[in-house]
Amino acid sequence: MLSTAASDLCTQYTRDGYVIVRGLFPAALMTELVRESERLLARKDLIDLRNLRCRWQNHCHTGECRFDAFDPITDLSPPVAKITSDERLLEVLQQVFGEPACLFKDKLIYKPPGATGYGLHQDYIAWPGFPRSFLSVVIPLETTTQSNGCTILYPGRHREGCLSAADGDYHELPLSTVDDATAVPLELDPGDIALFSGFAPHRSNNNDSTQWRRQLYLSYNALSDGGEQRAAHYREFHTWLKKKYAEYDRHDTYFD
Ligand SMILES: O=C(O)CCC(=O)C(=O)O
Repeated sequence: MLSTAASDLCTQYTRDGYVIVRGLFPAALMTELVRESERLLARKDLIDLRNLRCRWQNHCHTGECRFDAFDPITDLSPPVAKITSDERLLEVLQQVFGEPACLFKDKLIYKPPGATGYGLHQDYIAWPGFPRSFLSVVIPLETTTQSNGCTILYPGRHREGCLSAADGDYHELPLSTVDDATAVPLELDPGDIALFSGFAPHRSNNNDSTQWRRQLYLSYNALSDGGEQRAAHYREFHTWLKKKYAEYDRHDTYFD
């Protein structure tokens, strides 16, 4: 059930670059996703520095490089694949886009205790054809707070488009780009979701708690903005990642 009127969702999203919808998913579904995240973490056959599916983040104090995320995730997990086309979620996306949504990218970030936060950035990457309608849906598997490293957004700044060089590379933005007094931490409970634009600058703190901070990040584009392009995106992403690894003399990467 949407607690915010549909037209308000679109207005808020257009104005602020994000919306929060509370209590969208029932507790039983969230419990199933937590169990699923634990099952996937036991897939030691997949968690490998050479596997392009895995993302890594250093421990904020020891510097140890640790597993952080699966990207993609839906091809490993029927329950996660199912939630990407959950009717309640598609309805929110329809209200925000004013048209149907297509899944573009899907990841599960574990953010274990001690994980370093993410620097300020935008998710939009200036690759030819990258959809400007790109948005991400955050689905927390536990309560997210500033102390466990929730995502932090800066409302309204998405309207300025790309805030870094539009050269197809990932760029961290200087913190001076944003006014921290305007920061909105996405403090969510399981069952809540937040959607934010690919142009919304965001960052997160270290996970200073003793618990995981697991979140699904499901990204979509509007149907009229390139249609279904998930498979093409991952082909392009893997080519780009392989090139990046090669710059660090890593030529043994694969995708599994
Ligand atoms: O999970 C986080 O702390 C932030 C992740 C993020 O910003 C991203 O994946 O783009």
